[in-house]
Amino acid sequence: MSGCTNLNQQFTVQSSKCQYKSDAIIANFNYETTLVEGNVVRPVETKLQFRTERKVPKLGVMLVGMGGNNGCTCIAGAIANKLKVTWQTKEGEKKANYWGSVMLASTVKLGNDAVGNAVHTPISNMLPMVHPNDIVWGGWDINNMNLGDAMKRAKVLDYDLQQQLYPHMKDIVPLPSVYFPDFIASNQNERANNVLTGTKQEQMEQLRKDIRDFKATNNLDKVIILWTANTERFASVEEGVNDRATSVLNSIKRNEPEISASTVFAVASILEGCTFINGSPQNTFVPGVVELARQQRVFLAGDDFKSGQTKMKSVLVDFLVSAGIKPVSIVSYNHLGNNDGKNLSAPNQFRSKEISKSNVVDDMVASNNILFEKDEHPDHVVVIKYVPHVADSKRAMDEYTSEIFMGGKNTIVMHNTCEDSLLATPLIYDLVILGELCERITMRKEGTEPWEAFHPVLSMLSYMLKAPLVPNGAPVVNALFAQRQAITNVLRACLGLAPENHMSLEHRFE
Ligand code: NAI
Ligand code: DG6
Repeated sequence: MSGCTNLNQQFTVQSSKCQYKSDAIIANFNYETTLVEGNVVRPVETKLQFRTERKVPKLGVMLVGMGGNNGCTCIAGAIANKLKVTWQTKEGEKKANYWGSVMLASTVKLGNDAVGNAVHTPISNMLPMVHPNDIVWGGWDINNMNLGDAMKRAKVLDYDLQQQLYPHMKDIVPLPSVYFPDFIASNQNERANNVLTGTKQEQMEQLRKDIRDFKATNNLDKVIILWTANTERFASVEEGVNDRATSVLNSIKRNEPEISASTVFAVASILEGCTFINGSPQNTFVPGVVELARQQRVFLAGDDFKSGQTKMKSVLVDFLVSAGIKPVSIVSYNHLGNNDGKNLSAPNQFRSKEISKSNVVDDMVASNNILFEKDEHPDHVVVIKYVPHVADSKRAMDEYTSEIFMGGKNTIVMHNTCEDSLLATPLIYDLVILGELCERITMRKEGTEPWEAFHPVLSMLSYMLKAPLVPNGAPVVNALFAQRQAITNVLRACLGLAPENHMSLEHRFE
């Protein structure tokens, strides 16, 4: 017996802590934390209320880089699911699914049934959420290829699936985009045949118009913008250029060279009141952009999709360190042959990726001063090579060497082969679903007014991102299961349910 059942249909919480109003779910929640001051430890209880708007909006998502491997695979995947497409492969028939999406294909433990079996429910069942089948997709690309041909160029999806989707994709054409050649690799030049002209200010105004037109034409309640375009080099952060909200706005006005295309998109998005998510590693969110988002109360989330190698790393190192094992060397090689790999073969773009891939174990290392001295870190090396032949099928090889009991050494080696875009695309759905939901959740201390939204730097989305952007002064959490638990426990809190604690005391005493 598995001791586990599933609840797939909608449920209601019957509790004085959870009221279902016509427009919102209001939940009372006792937030219990532990304050440590010197060697004194105090439990702290704060009575909170969460309010979740129940109406799921008609959502549009605009992808920057929609003709790329992730962009077109994302839109193809949503169409295939909406149309319930099946296709033939040499292994037999396959059906469209959303596997790899934590919000669409994973479950959470809701509670126990009367005999003590765990009851799981899809995460998507916890609160009213947008579904990608209902999203209106649009966006920009510096390359004008229609998405049917872009899907063929990407060589990600099976041939029969491409054939079936082509008629639904061929008329989707990206809007012209902002192209500042200095920020991406020069080997991308030949792709840039669909670009806006004019000053940075004029281009930003055009993006704002594109967003407004997309919203009006499709009769949308809201729009989210997500960068899945090429990795840019880091912008240098300079006083008077991008350090403050006003300086970024002025820099765009005066055509300042150090303002990147992704920053122009982020600013346009903020000024249109749209959440902006950065799926690449560069520092789009220079301090001035963060300040602007705070002023305008618009959400930002980033940076860099956390798809395969880094996800494993943020699980494995968490396991090692929490098992009392000391990782001393982590060496990660990848090679890939898609356009992302081509762009990353240039040193400045590689450097952006190297930075975002390198900081992902810091919190776990810092958590254990039995194993690590202050400021001591494992050696950590990241190598990426461009090998055109393997196309989107990325190879990731990792070697983890650890010190174990009594001077022993333990070496773990991993080899992962997978279409990169099939790992990244479900993260796009997750980022959008969760980002949109966060726009409908507000919180307040019981008895106080008004309701408060999440901080504009939306760290709740960290699970899907390699280098999570967090509010100034907040700790960065990279450990994957801690990030996941933050999501599931916030969803529970919105229903007035206690966090899942895995204590299972009902099974541990007679
Ligand atoms: P890709 O190179 O296939 O697609 C990028 C697209 O962006 C291209 O179509 C290109 O023409 C377009 N583009 C470049 N600059 C643009 C601009 N200024 N405006 C609009 N479009 C522009 O790359 P892919 O594989 O789709 O990856 C996209 C991004 O996601 C990359 O930055 C990559 O590093 C990042 N990423 C990808 C992951 C994956 O597993 N596939 C995981 C983590 C991050
Ligand atoms: C080479 O590393 C290409 C990159 O874009 C990665 O595929 C991407 O950043 C995914 O990295 P990870 O570490 O999350 O698998």
